[in-house]
Amino acid sequence: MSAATQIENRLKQLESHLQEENDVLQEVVQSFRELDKIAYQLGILATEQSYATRVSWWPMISILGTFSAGKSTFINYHLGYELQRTGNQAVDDKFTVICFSGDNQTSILPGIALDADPRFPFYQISRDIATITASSGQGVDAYLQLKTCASEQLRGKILIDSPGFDADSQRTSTLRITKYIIDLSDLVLVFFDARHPEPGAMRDTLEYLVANTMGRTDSNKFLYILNQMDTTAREDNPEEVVAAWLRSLAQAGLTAGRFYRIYNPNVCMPFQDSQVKERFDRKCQADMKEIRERMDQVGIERAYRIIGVLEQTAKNIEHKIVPQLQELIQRWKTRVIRTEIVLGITLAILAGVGLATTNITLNYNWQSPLTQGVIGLIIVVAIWIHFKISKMIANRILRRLQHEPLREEEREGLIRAFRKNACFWRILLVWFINQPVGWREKTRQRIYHILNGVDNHVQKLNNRFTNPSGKKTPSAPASHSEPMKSP
Ligand SMILES: Nc1nc2c(ncn2[C@@H]2O[C@H](COP(=O)(O)OP(=O)(O)OP(=O)(O)O)[C@@H](O)[C@H]2O)c(=O)[nH]1
Ligand SMILES: [Mg+2]
Repeated sequence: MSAATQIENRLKQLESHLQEENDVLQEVVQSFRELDKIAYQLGILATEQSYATRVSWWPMISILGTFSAGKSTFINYHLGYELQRTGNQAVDDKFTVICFSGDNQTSILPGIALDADPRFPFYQISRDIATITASSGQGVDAYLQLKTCASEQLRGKILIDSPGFDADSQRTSTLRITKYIIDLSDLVLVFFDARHPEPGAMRDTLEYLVANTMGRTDSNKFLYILNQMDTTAREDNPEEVVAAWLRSLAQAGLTAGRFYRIYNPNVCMPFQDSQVKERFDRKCQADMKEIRERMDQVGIERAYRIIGVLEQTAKNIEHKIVPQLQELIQRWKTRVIRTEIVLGITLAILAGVGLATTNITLNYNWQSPLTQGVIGLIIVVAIWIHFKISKMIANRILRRLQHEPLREEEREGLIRAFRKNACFWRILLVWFINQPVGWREKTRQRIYHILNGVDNHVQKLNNRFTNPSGKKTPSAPASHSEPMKSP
């Protein structure tokens, strides 16, 4: 399969998934395709590339934490599906990536499915896994699996359930993948177990999850959750459990951030005192609401962010890349002209001096084949010299580009586009070229058209996310009072 077909297939997959999930973003893919075409003509993108694959289409929410803290139970509850196995021993040994599928049938696919699918942030993760787990030599399937589920909660986002942190048995590779996932995630829910709030049980979790979040620029994406709060209701002083937890977090260096206390109403222990129950319920519901809002928000933010990337990319082409390219072409042209004029004058002077000193008189006879042959030869040699000079100057400009302070993608695009401009015909006519290949008034209009479309997309998203009619929306929170559905 050719590279161009591969990218076309990827975009089709992306569109078909978005068709089920968010049709506004499906239109955004169309706009990315339009931009791709412009970039192919300019040479900024190679045909096996697409701006659409440089965007991460689904926001990721990862659920991490100590083992048996109730991560999987929380996910099942949030989705309204009994999707993940739960239990009091360490249940999960893999990271499960959970994504939306309109199909009511839940499917479980091996990690390699994620690796090969550009719609997910794990596209080609096997390379990274091979690097980060170099010592263990296990493939992506040992660490990742993919599950699909029809829960409305999954529209526009991906959830990740993770194996719990178990003090000593944790494999280094799992820890490294955790770090990788944290970096990719838009929101990280860190679960702790109210049955074991003491530092010993949390040591590893704190070390890897909390202490490492210190000083991160994205530290507000972490939510710290003390789960199974119902189990503290029978304690003489339940507040002490929370205090001990907060102390442990503070000892790990975490004093600011969002801290929540919840329990799962489906599996909680019965409360003996109705007043205590009411107090616990109230706190739990308020915290659950906030957590769910943050989770919903992630999907909304990402949709706008993708449109932002589209707009930025379009503007970038018109206002940054094309002017840079014009500048490079201008520099190239000026240097070629200057060098050739200097060379021409030097040769003319040398020829004049030569003729004057040797007293040779030139006898022109334009009709003579000899004169014509000589002139023909001079033209061929002149063109050959012109090619040599143009190529040499173009190469010098390309070499300089390697050292310019540019982002790698930008540099690569500029180099490719400039090479496209230094083709045979353009070299031949370099004295007369002004615009880069593929840049015309029509192109400018196409970009203008894409930018107009951006406002349209934003408008549609606004309608979608502020839709008061209660119709099916990507961010509509599920009713948690409904009984759990089985897939
Ligand atoms: N009382 C009570 N039990 C809970 C709560 N949440 C989960 N559990 C129970 O705790 C046990 C562990 O829950 P899981 O959801 O499997 O925990 P996990 O964090 O996914 O565990 P691993 O995947 O093994 O790391 C299960 O028996 C759940 O029923 C809660 O809020 N209160
Ligand atoms: Mg689990």
